[in-house]
Amino acid sequence: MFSKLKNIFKSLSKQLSNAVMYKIIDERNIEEFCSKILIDLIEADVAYDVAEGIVESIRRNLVGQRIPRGVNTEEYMNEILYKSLYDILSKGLASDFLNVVRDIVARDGVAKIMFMGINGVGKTTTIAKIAYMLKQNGVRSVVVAADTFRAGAQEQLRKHCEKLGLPFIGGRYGADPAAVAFDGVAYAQRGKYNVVLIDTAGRMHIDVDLMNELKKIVNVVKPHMKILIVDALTGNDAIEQARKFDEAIGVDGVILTKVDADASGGAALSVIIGVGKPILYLGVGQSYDDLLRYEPDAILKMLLR
Ligand SMILES: Nc1nc2c(ncn2[C@@H]2O[C@H](COP(=O)(O)OP(=O)(O)O)[C@@H](O)[C@H]2O)c(=O)[nH]1
Ligand SMILES: [Mg+2]
Repeated sequence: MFSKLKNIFKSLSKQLSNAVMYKIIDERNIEEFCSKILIDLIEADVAYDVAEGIVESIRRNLVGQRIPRGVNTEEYMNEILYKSLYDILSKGLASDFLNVVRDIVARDGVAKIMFMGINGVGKTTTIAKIAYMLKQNGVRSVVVAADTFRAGAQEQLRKHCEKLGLPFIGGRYGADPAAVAFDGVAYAQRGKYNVVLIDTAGRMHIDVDLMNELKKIVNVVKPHMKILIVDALTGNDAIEQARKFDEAIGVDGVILTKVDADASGGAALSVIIGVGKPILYLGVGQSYDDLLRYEPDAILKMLLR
């Protein structure tokens, strides 16, 4: 993961350290490197605004730096890059999901969590991963397929639930998704389950019908958390989806899927930085345990090692 970006940052810290051996880093050095890294990042599919933000942060951290004698300059530069990126990546840091869920359960009995996103981003797969993670941590969940539009959607989720040994609540084709979600919540309350995970319908595009359907589920079920799933490979589109879902429904947190499939890492990094919402997890594969908690340090280890 992030292989191309890793090479860019590695060569940057090498070049910087060669240039600044035994002297102060001057304006000219900085300008030269900043314009080069901007181009490198854009060539690695990093969105323009995001690349500019990264360069700006590096510039801020470089200005006036004096490398102490006897210090390994490459390591020193690597630390400056680390700090520059950490400043940016830490903006996406979310509270620990599991703790948040446990707090809600302690207060309200059942935590209601709704997942949204357009078709194919990985909603159903991610819900199965979350259900698995909760089960591993002793939290009992009910899974609801409030997508009554596609028969396949119900089947897919039912199979995951069978594998995971979790109760599945579905609805007949064409049934009201809000009613199905409501049934799921009632089932959880009766059966003393801790969490209800609600899968919703996707569309190819964001349209009024989808938003109205989601609004109705929100009004009926009153979820504690509305989580948006976006596909890392779609870069700027994912950022745009987050903006639209947030305006229409409200987004409490984001899960970024298919980070493993982004060869350069630029699109994934762009979404992480540009999405403007807390990032709960990264999807890094198709198995149940391919779900990474979002931690800037872990990303930085991948980027700067
Ligand atoms: N490589 C990879 N594939 C994923 C990931 N998450 C989901 N997928 C795949 O993306 C496709 C669509 O997933 P699905 O859960 O059906 O999407 P939905 O339409 O949003 O419910 C499936 O083939 C999943 O296996 C991920 O993190 N990495
Ligand atoms: Mg689905």
